[in-house]
Amino acid sequence: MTVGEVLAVLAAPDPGPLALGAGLRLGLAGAESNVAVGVSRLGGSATWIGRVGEDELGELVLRELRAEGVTTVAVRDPAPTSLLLKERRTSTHSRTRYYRTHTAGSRLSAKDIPEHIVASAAVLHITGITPALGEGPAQAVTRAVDLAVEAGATVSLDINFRSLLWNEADARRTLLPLLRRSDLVFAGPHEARLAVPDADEPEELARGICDLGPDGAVIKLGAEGAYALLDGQEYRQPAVPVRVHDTVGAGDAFVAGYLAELLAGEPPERRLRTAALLGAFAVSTTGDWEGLPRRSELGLLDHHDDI
Ligand code: CKP
Ligand code: MG
Repeated sequence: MTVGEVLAVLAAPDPGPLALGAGLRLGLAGAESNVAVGVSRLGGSATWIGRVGEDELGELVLRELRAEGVTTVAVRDPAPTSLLLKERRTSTHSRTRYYRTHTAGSRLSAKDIPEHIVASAAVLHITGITPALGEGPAQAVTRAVDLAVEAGATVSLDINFRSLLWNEADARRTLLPLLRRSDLVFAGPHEARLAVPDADEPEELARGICDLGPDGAVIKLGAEGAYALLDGQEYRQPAVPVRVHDTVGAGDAFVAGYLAELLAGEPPERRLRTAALLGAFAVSTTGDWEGLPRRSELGLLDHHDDI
């Protein structure tokens, strides 16, 4: 189960500056919904809660999520659905621009979080993006965490710091209370330093996060793989080597792989291996989530000779 903002995305299929014009592909983006799709494709049950506009883009994002097997609990709002413009500046480097102020997703509020739905979830996954959208979305996330903690669900947090939405000081102030109440935290090294400013190495960062409350911290290291400290036990997961096309969505894919295996009752080694595989699928295909695998496809990258 996850709470957040789903956006419509206009993405350039070919590399080059958008300012020169391009034929754009219309699709769906959003960190929380990316995770929900990834979990659903691996056979897990996934629910997304949020607000979308009463517009065509709102229709599109909900249809797409439902087509991916994600249960949607959506409030429709007269404000527009958010939009993300994705430029492929070079063949390996994407740039994003948000159009997400005064939008439906930014008007999410605590009363949009249905108690019985959150209380029935095994895992609540949240990210640092939703609280960055404003007071209402931040309260909605806090409400979801309250309900999940009360129900004994696992609370998973991906720090997902977005400098386009807020600054580090605001992020730290808002996210630390959520982090302290989470069971499992995912972060890149820079994101982890928001919580543990004096630490540097992945081991220290994960230890520092666990000292704040969570039982588990997974430091995502991109091409270097991941380092995890789970219930006091260390794990090192190498990345699955692939040719990189587009890194956007890789973090969400990693989280989806991990959570799908957690939901399936698999041990940490398997969770981290599937997480790395999903990260590899995400970076080796275009689109934030489109290239994610079904369970039967995991074997396609589960060897090392297809770089
Ligand atoms: O951290 P990731 O690259 O995995 O996240 C990508 C997503 O939600 C992307 O889909 C975009 O819409 C966003 O993060 C965002 O709001 O930045
Ligand atoms: Mg991320």
